[in-house]
Amino acid sequence: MKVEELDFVKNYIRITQDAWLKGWHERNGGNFSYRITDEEVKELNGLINENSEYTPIGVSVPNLSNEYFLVTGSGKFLRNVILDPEANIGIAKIDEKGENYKIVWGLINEARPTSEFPSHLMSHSVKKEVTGGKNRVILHSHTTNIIALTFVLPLDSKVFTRELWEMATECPVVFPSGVGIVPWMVPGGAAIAKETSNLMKEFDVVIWAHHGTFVSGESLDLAFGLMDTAEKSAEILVKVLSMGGKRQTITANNFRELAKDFKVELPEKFLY
Ligand code: 2HA
Ligand code: ZN
Repeated sequence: MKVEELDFVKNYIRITQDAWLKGWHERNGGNFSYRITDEEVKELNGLINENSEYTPIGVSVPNLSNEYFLVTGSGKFLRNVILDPEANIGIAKIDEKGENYKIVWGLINEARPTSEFPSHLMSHSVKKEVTGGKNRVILHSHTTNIIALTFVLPLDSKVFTRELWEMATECPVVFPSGVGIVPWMVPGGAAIAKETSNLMKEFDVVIWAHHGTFVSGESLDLAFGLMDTAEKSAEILVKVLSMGGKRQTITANNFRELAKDFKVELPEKFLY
């Protein structure tokens, strides 16, 4: 058995390929991470090398100590993951303190985890805490239509949430807590990681203005589905705006009726 043949790795590769085919991952754009379950870590027994050196993460995530993550490589093209997994993705283990990581599989030839590893790990840390360990996935994609909207709509969570909800009836059911917005920031460091993870306390979708989208989910399928749903909604909005704007829409009261029937809680702050 090879690591590439384990179900969770095959699933990660499939999702990566699907995201590439969506057009969200030009060149080395975007990066994914998956917090491996204890059962899956057992399957890695004998297939990984624990003797590598630790490297500082750059942020502190104590509640992720000793966890294993499957993660995209820095500078790696998501398009190439399916062609050569060992060169383009890897498994990183976090140390006792939650301050360093080491590569135990993949990312061969001195490759490193994504430059957004601090944002991924701080978001994982928050999500592990607020979901009682349920959420295991963080995806970052360069979602074309969401990015386009960040040049046109006010960079305000209330506006983005409401506009995206209105573009497809299922949206408020798929992301009932809404979407958070990070204003333009330099990517790749601790500052944007902190800002993103703060918003992850409330939201499963966090938009980086003029850059892309971060989502969190319980599984790779659910996180991918969330990215796809939000981005499709943004695509509809771009089309609607291009046709001169809305002539009719779903109203605040329509959303309240939907919430009742679908048993979701929609915060009133979005139903202005
Ligand atoms: O991996 O997407 O945000 C390249 C990026 C940085
Ligand atoms: Zn990016």
